[in-house]
Amino acid sequence: MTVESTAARKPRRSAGTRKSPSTKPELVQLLTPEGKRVKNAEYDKYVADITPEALRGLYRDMVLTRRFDAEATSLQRQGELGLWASLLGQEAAQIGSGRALRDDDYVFPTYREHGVAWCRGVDPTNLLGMFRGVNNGGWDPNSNNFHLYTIVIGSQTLHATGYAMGITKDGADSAVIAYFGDGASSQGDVAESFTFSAVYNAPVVFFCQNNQWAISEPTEKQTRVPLYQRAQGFGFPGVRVDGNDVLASLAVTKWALERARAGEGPTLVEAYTYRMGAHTTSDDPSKYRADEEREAWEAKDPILRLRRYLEASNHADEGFFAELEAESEALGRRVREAVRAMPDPDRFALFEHAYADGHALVDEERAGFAAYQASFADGEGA
Ligand SMILES: Cc1ncc(C[n+]2csc(CCOP(=O)(O)OP(=O)(O)O)c2C)c(N)n1
Ligand SMILES: [Mg+2]
Repeated sequence: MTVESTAARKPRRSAGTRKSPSTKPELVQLLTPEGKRVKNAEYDKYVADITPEALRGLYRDMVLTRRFDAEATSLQRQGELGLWASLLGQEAAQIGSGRALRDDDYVFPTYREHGVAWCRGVDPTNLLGMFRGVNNGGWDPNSNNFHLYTIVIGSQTLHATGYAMGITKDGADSAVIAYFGDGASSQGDVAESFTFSAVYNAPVVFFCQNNQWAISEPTEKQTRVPLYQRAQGFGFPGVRVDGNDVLASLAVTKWALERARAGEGPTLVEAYTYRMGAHTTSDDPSKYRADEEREAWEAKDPILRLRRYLEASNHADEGFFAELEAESEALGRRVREAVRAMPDPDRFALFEHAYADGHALVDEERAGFAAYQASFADGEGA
């Protein structure tokens, strides 16, 4: 990497949108946006044994994940969910990395890893309870080795590191993967987890989905170097992969997991991708980014590129795509019905679990809330 000498330059008053000073970063890509398979001496072997059936499986995973995500966005617009964080555009990064995992590996997600949840076998309807406000999670993390969604940006990288250090102490050969975003890379927690995992040689893969935005902040505001290069300073390898290429995401994550299992310590994978939708349903990206940017990334759509490859190599026929379309619609219906049928929680559950043995202040607040509820004509509250 070429880094300009900062000492030689005059200080700038506002360097906020200055591009990172580096040569063009290397990007691992196995499928071009046009769906052409390109050779890669280092990573081809990690997908060498992939069958046409497995390729169709990856395509199915991405299509169903996108369908589920679209349904959730609609449900929020219809007032059935309080909020939704869409993964639109990030399907390949999530399905590729998710399918690289073994059942005994452990995943620490953010709040956007719906595709990874799908790969872990978490029922998609379980992801929606928290966004509807009827529960605090919705699944048992240990059933699928998929931790609950984490909203406190970057904190799950520390949980993942601690868990990975525990795996080493147990003498197991499983691995951990921590998902986080480009914005999260600026958090102290992430730097601390890099330090700890490096010096303890913890079997953890840091999977950063650089979707170019942290709400309205572009990646240029997070870093002066390509994010994958950060790893070097902590003493472990970093790789940038085309996050819209499901094959490359699968291959690179397999490589990183193998390193972890072999006792070679952490790896940083930067999946270079794009958040095609809003940050969440509370956000309006038209306020801070240009339509042309989104359009340029639409041309690199992860689902379209695998479809092109499947068609060009005769690995899938019209019947496959038609069946999948029907399966998508059925999934949408199932999700819609499940959300509408979710029972409202007991309002007083709000006061439970704040203290193990109760607390006078909580008792007072509970009584105040009960009085408020009773003040309505039907005694049922608002
Ligand atoms: C510690 C903390 N600070 C701030 C926030 C508010 N917040 C929620 S999402 C977000 C941006 C995260 O961006 P990024 O890490 O790139 O992930 P993305 O949402 O793009 O997937 C922020 C600042 C938070 N949830 N936690
Ligand atoms: Mg981001």
